[in-house]
Amino acid sequence: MGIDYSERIPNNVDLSGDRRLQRALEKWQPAFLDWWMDMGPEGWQAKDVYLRTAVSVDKGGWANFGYVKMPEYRWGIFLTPQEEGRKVGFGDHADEDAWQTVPGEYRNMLQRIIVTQADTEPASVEQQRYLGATAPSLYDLRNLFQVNVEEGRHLWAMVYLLHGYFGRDGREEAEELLARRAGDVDKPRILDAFNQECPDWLTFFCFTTFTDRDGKYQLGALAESGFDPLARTCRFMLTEEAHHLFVGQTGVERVLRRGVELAKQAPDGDARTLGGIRPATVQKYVNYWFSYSLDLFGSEISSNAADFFASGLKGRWQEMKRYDDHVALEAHVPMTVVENGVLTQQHVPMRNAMNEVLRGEYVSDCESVVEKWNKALEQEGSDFRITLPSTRFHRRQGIYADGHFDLQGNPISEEEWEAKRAGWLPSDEERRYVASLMKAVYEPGKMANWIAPPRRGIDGHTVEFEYVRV
Ligand code: BYC
Ligand code: FE
Ligand code: FE
Repeated sequence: MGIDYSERIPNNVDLSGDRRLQRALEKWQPAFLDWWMDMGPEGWQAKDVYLRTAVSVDKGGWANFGYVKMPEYRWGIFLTPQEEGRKVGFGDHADEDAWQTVPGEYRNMLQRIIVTQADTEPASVEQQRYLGATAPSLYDLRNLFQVNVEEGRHLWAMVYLLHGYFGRDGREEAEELLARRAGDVDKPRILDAFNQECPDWLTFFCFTTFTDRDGKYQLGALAESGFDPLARTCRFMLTEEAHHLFVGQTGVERVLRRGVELAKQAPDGDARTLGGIRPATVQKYVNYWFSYSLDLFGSEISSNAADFFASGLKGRWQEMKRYDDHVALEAHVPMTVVENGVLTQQHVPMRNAMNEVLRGEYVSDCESVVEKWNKALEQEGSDFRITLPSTRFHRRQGIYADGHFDLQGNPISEEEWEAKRAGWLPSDEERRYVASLMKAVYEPGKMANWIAPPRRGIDGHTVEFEYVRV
């Protein structure tokens, strides 16, 4: 499938064959660029950045590297190739032909799912827009911008669906996506995690580890969708997501390694004495972003989720590969619920437990990341180990949101919560300390003192490569 680069919007969806859609998108593009200039990476729009651009969906072909000024990035629309004879895989329509147009009865539901997914993409760019001023290295600066432009492309991917399949409603929603703002009191982004601040690089690395990882699982569930254009769009988005997760995981690991190294050199054995970050501080940031990201899966028991599954719009993680029963009307999921402040076991019908099932997959994946961090701590000779808090800890959404729980998930009183929270979540003092370390290092190959260098560079280049021309 060739892409016509003479077109303004690179794509493999035969845009030029659909004048109406092309015009809608070409009208939205200047609005997107205005938004990007206003809300995208502050202070870096005129610089050359060594970025990867998708130019096709074939293996290898989608990763083209070169210097680009971000506003000139070719945000394109790419779907993985259509599978001949694809069927709806699950729910009440299992084995019917997959939908190539929007099924009328599910129009609202489908639009809501797409808008919610879409909203997170520009939100994350807004949250990260000031980080360029404090990058620990040019390597990290470039990775930040790579993540940013790709989240921009993910927005394009969703706006293509809204414009292409939802008529005037879709066009209005596409405009709204550029009007809401992360953290704005009057017009906030839809999901809570995307209204939180991302003021420092430790936060950025935790965000890309935990919040982008929600993206992996939500996109995975939508990649199973019976609405074929959504499935194909999400499959391609997933290929880009891997790099975002890499940036997060290796970023936190480098902070941990350097923290241990500095603690060993410090006369009092404290990383902070020599300007490092204590692993115990990293743990608190992990607690914060893990719990906020758990909220992104919605309530443990959800009739919305049951409807999404029943309608064939949103499946489970690797629905076709990993499950046999795609109707899911018989099975139940054991769940710990809170009744009058006491934890009890309940068996929830599978369809109503879909959010929790997806969250379970996510948690196991997070556990394997933590294992890698702990291996790094062990290699550095530290006894410290990172752990994930209970999924009940610090929740704002779902069945645990009303109570208070300790790190192990035991119910505690509000007084106890208030007394202990500074030991579990980053305190103001710790946030100020981390912020005080955030001083930009823009010399090729040099690293800020609080972070270890990466093992290798990007696209076969050395760590010393000039990833951004300052
Ligand atoms: N914050 O039954 P419930 C990514 C609302 S990340 C605020 O619990 P449901 C990325 C919910 O909307 C992936 N509100 O939930 C990462 C509902 O509202 P209404 C994003 C929340 O509907 C990094 C009410 O509570 N993709 O791509 O089953 C960088 C009760 O609903 C929250 C998606 O989210 C929250 N956390 O599931 C860049 C996929 N949670 O209807 C990008 C699409 C719930 O009562 N979204 N609510 O007004 C969905 O599939 C579902 O909407 C959710 C929620 C899984 C989010
Ligand atoms: Fe994304
Ligand atoms: Fe991402």
